Amino acid sequence: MLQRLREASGVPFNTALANLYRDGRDSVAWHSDDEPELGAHPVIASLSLGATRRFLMRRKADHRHRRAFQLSHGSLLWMAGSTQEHWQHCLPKTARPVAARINLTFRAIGPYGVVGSGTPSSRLGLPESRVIPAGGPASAGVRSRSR
Ligand SMILES: O=C(O)CCC(=O)C(=O)O
Ligand SMILES: [Mn+2]
Repeated sequence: MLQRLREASGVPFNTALANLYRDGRDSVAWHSDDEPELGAHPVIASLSLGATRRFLMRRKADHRHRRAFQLSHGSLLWMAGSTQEHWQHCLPKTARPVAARINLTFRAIGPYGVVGSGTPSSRLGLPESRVIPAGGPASAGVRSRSR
């Protein structure tokens, strides 16, 4: 999986973090993936497995400015460029009965250049971030990135 992602994206992902959400009571609070070891413009590829959950993003400068995504089984959420600098994200609790969900976030830890700084445009209206459905990048119009 890591190897396929590296080849398809050109990003030298070298780490995967796993989260298990047992049901709707498990959640992740607002945060940015902006740890120093991820570098200035981290690229994060987040694979969802299992139950569909709602994923929210909000602008740091204006918390009313929000985006919501349904992360379904097999989808890949791509966050790059200045996403972590300007946005926070969370996975809220839900009262709906939901089955378990596993999330794997692939990250590139260490210096690897400016591969993350992409063109600030997206048909989702969220610069440099998008959800790639289980069908693959072709259906979402995602370009692979190169240095
Ligand atoms: O489960 C998710 O989709 C988000 C997880 C997340 O934000 C993280 O691990 O940093
Ligand atoms: Mn995160």
